[in-house]
Amino acid sequence: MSETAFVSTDETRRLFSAAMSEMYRTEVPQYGTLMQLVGEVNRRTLAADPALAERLSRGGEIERLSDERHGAIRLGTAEELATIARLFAVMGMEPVGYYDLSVAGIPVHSTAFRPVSDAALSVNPFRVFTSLLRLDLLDDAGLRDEAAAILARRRIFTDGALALIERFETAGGLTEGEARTFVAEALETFRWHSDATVDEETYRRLSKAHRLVADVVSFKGPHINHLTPRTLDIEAVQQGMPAHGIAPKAVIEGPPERDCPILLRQTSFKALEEPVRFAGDGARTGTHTARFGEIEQRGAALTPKGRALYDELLSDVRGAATVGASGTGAGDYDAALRERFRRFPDDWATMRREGLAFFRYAPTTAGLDAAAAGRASADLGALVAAGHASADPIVYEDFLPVSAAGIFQSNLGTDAQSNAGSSGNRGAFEAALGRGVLDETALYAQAEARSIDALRQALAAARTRAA
Ligand code: OOG
Ligand code: NI
Repeated sequence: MSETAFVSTDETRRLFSAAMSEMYRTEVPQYGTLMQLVGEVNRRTLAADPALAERLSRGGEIERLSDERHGAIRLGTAEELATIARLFAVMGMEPVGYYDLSVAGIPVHSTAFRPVSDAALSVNPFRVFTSLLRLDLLDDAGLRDEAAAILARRRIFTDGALALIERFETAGGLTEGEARTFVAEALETFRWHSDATVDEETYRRLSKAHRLVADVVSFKGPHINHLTPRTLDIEAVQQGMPAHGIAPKAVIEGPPERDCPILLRQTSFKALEEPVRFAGDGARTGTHTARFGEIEQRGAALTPKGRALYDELLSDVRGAATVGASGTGAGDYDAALRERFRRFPDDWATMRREGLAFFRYAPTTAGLDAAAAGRASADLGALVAAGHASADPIVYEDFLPVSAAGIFQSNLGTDAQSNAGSSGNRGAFEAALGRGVLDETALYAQAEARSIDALRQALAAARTRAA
């Protein structure tokens, strides 16, 4: 009897990420243009900076770079969120982090589904920023009930996708054929539908409450609203966008340009105006702006101490300079950002010594030789100082709430920054999800600790072999 061979969840995710990219390229041609631009900039950056190329190659990041992307969707109900968690689990993706966007006046809260182990991340780090609409933040109780009733009627998953999720859960995996069918079925949930499920009058009322409410409630499914490639030089891509006929938002979100990149810098181009057909008599047509493009540059994951410093400096900047709806004040904002962030050390050695970022350690050849000769220190700092261990920053795999708010705003048609609003409700989000979200800081701390264990074991083994 032959055993059923299951494909790995990493392979299913890789297939899905490629299929999604293919679909989005057809739906939003500018995405293809941006991918090309990012590819060129990345090649140029690596050629000009051999040290960067070497560091990324050590961390397994070069191979994953051209396939690396994240997408975003917005869901309407608790049931949709709980089911999407099961769908992403088939691809080895788990919910990491809680993002409260209500602080910026956006009626959603979110998590990021992504792979979490070192090995899975290096196969394909595909992530999906997933938001859940918070109807509780709408003032109009009548509209709230109406929206909830509309959402309760829709089915965003195909029967085929649901059947294969169940099959995965009961059998413990999918065969290759099943995985391919699953990818095709799952893709349907993310597809754009130009037929609205509501009539024009309802669409207008939802839109008036918040444009995001109309985007979530009026359609058959949670269309993927952007797909973001990772660049190694976001300034170069931002500058290159207009020449390719793409208009970027006014400011790059996140930290300023630095020698040692931290966290995440992001910029996006404006949402497309797409034709839609409303339901109801007369089938009127109109337009809806939902889908846009974004690029990002990823840097080092910060420790709680580093993150606190980042948050403090960013909130200082936002207190001092505000960007207006049409991008006014963007120059002042950039200048204030650069100025305030001088307080954040910009060399890896200092950032490591001061405990601002997470690092991955590995023995060097010199380190193994020294260990064999009984000359390797037991102290981590001393090992690095002696060149006996390498210390590479761990890449930040997550998102930033203030940046995400800026991306939401920009794609709702304004560059205006907003700082005030209501508060989050993590308990309600996790109840809807049916589980807790993972703590991103703990994941980075574990990755660092694992690398230190492996380093110590490798040095001890070298010593034993020599003895
Ligand atoms: C998600 C916006 C957030 C990011 O990269 O921070 C985001 C959305 O517009 O649905 O994708
Ligand atoms: Ni994004």
